[in-house]
Amino acid sequence: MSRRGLFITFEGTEGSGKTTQAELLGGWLAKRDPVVVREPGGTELGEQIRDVLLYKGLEIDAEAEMYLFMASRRQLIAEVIVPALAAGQIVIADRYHDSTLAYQGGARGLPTVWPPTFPRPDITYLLEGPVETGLGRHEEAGKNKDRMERESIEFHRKVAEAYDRLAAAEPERFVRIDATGSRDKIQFEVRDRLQPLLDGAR
Ligand code: Z5A
Repeated sequence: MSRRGLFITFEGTEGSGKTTQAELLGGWLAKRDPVVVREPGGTELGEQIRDVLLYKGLEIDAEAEMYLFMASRRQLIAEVIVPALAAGQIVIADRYHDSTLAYQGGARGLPTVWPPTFPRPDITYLLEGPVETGLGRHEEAGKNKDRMERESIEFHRKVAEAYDRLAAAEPERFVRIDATGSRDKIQFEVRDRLQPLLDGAR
């Protein structure tokens, strides 16, 4: 698969600030016309899968859940990510395959793989902090809990532990950031760590 663009992903537990940071980064890079996507979703099929996974109140088998997240991702890869990278664009993804490795692999205990047709990110920001802080932010903001957010605190801790292992295994791709800092401080660090890749992509 030939690629010329830059692929940036944000990962972390609930309410760690991924969406906030992905959007701030998209704004900072606006002159380069970045593509900002979120998972699950980002395509017509993906948004329907998102609805099924999070909001329909369905009982979903753990493995079926994993394939649904991955089906949404594959559609996003085919429709948006690969064409954008091939055109030399910057793609910023709010969650990507590491979410499946952490949630379905780490917390649900399923065997997981990285499909060879899923592009690897050039850089992955892992926003880390106490899971209680992120869940508390959602409560403060009055967000209705989706199917995944209703999981126990132990579940969310297992997700955090899985992210920790993923980042330790690939230190050249992951950038670990303290998610308890201010929005501006985190964004400063995000940009600072991205600059060498941007210089290289000129
Ligand atoms: N999931 C999965 O299981 N497997 C997969 O493969 C994939 C996903 C792709 C998606 O739900 C759920 O699906 C998710 C993982 C699972 N569930 N869980 N649990 P989603 O897309 O609705 O939710 P999310 O991806 O977890 O994002 P989020 O919970 O909305 O949080 P966030 O994007 O990390 O944070 P935020 O929206 O930027 O900020 C949350 C609040 O905190 C908000 O009020 C902000 O204004 C505030 N905030 C942000 N930054 C700060 C700082 N620095 N200080 C103070 N307050 C802040």
